[in-house]
Amino acid sequence: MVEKLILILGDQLTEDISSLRELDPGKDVIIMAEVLGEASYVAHHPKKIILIFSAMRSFSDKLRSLGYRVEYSFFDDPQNTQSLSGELIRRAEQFKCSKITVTQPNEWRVIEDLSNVPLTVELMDQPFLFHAIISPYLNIGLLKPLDVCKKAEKAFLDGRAPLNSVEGFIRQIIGWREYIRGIYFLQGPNYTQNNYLDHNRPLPSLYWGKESGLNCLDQCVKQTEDFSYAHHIQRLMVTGNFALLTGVSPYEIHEWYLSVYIDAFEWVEAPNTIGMSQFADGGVVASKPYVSSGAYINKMSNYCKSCKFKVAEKVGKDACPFNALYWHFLSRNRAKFQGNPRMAQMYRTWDRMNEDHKNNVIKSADEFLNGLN
Ligand code: DLZ
Repeated sequence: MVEKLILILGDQLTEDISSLRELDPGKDVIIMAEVLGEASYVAHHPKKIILIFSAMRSFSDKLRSLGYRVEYSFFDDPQNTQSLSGELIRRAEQFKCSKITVTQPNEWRVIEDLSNVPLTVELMDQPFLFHAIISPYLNIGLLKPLDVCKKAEKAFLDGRAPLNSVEGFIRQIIGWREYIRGIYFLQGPNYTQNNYLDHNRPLPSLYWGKESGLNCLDQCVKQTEDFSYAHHIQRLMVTGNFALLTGVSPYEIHEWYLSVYIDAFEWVEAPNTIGMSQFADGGVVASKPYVSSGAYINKMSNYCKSCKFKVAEKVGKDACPFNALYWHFLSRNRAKFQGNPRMAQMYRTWDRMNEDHKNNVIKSADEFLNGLN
């Protein structure tokens, strides 16, 4: 007789997850499932799927070695129903057991799916301190945030890492990451629909690899395609900045980030994209839009040196498009931002430019935008 089924999801691969605390090895069965539904709700990068499936398989082996009974649905099993709810129902029938325990999923979509299953699904608490940005391993549960913070602290105490690095690292994990996680659950399932700036441009094809001629964008996209990874500046100041300046639909750029990055799970990706990067939530996450001209990209990278566009030029065909786009963005959104004290300096700079130059800037940006899609 099986008493209950314990579902472990692909981003819950931690032995001290709350659902396992309730487990009775003699009576309960752990279920895990590789399903098309989860592998295809966005076009995940293949590396992300490989990471999750191989980590799930290793974790199931580990649980078995600890003496637990695990029923694992492989992706190519003909009996696999290819959805989490389908697998719950199938396993419930197989074991004649309608009691399911699962630690609350990290995504509204999955929470909703599971609560619609005609079984008794109990959702247990999530851990208090959640995963961090720095690694996909943290985001699927293979590393624990408190452990890595303690290791970093120890490295400082042993004299192996400087205080400023360790402080930044720990703040990233227990500060920013927890804040982002709180935003996701506080804002609710419709957060990704926000569009404060009314941006509706379809995602330009350069995001899927069509060459744009802008060296920073082309290199960031190529690296993303090759490795499913990009660092903070590449995500925020190159691809995110460009989407915001050119008025790309926040939902479309959100789906892109969610699919291409190996560490992207909606709880962490959506507040970073919709809020931090695209200001689509109107300032819930960020206090000002994260926009910059070419100068900042030049300061933070070496992309501009070998770009065919000239970062020092402001207008015209050879000028770095980020320059005119930056002022175009500020000018077209003036009503929404001019009262923001963090933006006042920018508007004063714009207002001091002579009319001819301003007209040329807007014309340059308009020409670029018209040729974009
Ligand atoms: C992202 C992902 C993928 C690609 N595949 C699976 C899967 O086959 N089985 C599974 O249990 N979870 C998978 N995940 C993670 C889920 O989509 C989802 O992000 C989390 O379960 C939400 O907490």
